[in-house]
Amino acid sequence: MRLLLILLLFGSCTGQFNPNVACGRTSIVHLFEWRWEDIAEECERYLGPNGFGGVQISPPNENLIITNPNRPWWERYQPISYKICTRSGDEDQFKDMVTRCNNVGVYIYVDAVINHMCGSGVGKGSSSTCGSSYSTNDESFPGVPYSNFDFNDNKCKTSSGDIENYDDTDQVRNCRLLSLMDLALEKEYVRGKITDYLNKLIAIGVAGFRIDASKHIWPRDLQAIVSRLNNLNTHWFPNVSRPFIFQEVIDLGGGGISVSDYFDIGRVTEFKYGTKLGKLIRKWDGEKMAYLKNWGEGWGFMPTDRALVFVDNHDNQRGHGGGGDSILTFFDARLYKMAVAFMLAHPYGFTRVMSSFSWPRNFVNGKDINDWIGPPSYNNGSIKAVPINEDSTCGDGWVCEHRWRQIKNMVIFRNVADGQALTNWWDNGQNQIAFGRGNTGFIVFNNDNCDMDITLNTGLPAGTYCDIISGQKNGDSCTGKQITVSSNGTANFRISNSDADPFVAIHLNVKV
Ligand code: QV4
Ligand code: CA
Repeated sequence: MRLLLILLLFGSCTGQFNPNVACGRTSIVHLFEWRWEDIAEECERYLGPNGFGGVQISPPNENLIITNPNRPWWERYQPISYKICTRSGDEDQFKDMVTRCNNVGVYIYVDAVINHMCGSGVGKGSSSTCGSSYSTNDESFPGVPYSNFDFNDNKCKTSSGDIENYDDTDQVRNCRLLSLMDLALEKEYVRGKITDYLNKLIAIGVAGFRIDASKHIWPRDLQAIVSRLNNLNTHWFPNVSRPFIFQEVIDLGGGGISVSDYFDIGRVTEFKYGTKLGKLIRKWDGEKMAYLKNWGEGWGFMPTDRALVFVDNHDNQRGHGGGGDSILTFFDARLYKMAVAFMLAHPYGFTRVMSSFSWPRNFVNGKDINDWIGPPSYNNGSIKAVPINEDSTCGDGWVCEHRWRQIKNMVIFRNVADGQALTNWWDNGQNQIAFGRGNTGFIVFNNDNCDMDITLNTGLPAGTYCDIISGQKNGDSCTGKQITVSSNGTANFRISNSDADPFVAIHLNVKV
């Protein structure tokens, strides 16, 4: 009985931190603005076979249609109702996606926008993705329904009604973020509408939620909502599995709100990760890769079992949200691949890979005036399908970083190394570093402006391995470099600073 109680307690407090990925899978990918049909295909043809654990999807609930500017990606962060009905697809398409992805062991994580509805200056109309009406004049959203009782106006003490000072916790949580209509999440009624929405998604079979703008939600309100969520659908998940919760809180140090305010509820986004890693790999501010030796908590990051980590996200890849100029993206492909490979090789945190659409950046006085541009789409506003080229890359403006050989192969590296400690660290005091993961994998970086020719202890069993960065294993041969590990575990690595990618990685599954 006592044991059962302990088990129950344990289960109830560890549940929402567990990403629920299928055994042997360790990363998710954000398929930003993809259509549900395309995600279903991608699960079956690519993500399942290549060991991806899941997909973070764009918000599936009805949103405001914005035409000035013309259909920006950020219209999806202005909810009108909780009907599953967006440019990505309708409810049937959503269900089909969840079923097909789950059936191949790739789970769906929903971006839940629950802090607010649309912008407060929008007015009255029904220009929304499912045609539901709204009026910000009398604060009414009949598609939910919400009325003027359900917003925070009375609690917010600023004269504009917007957040004016980020150091004032009350403002940050009670006032309007970016002027978006702020929901009163302490109200039973509002909590009920949100839990109904999330529980409906759980019944369909999703595995968890990204909680958008968590910093702007009182932790006790979020805790109340999370505790009312149902267990996951047992058609795909073990009995009493809790939905995975990861909360978007931008905490780069300083400010009144800390990521630790949210540790009891679920995991939290670690925004320091991408900012610092970008600086290191760009070698800004005198930073060097040798400093990565104590990466993780040693850098003042949150505990690894609370961290959701990423190199860039849909906001900071285009200058929104937090992170700053150091953030690496697909625009800096060579450095970006190093950053993502480092993240996937290193044991810290639960990893999310970004998969973007491209847009024509246009910096005017340091700001990209095209930061609003939405996904590849037709003149009528519908989002374009993601076409797959013969070489397995994507067309029509979809970048598909997750399909870049180096990134896809490192997702597999992480699966192979799962549970293994960081071992055999080596660095030259500058920007050449190497480390292993137990005796399962080894990675070497040369981010210095000179060539590297060195013999290192890899910890791997003797044999010939295919480098998964310059190529990969193809039957019994390698399409790129070969690395020979001798009987004492050492191997010679030659990496020129002019190599297409100045790093090498090998693991147990690419031995020939
Ligand atoms: C503008 C002015 C306001 C003015 C208002 C008048 O900026 O000062 O009062 O008009 O109506 C868009 C526009 C923004 C506009 C706002 C309201 O960019 O200019 O306000 O709409 O109409 C995304 C975009 C935002 C966008 C929002 C809603 O990034 O630009 O706002 O969607 O469409 C903080 C938070 C963090 C947040 C981050 C961006 O702590 O939580 O800012 N990140 C998440 C998401 C992000 C999303 C939101 C939160 C909001 O990752 O994508 O914002 O859901 O750091
Ligand atoms: Ca709020």
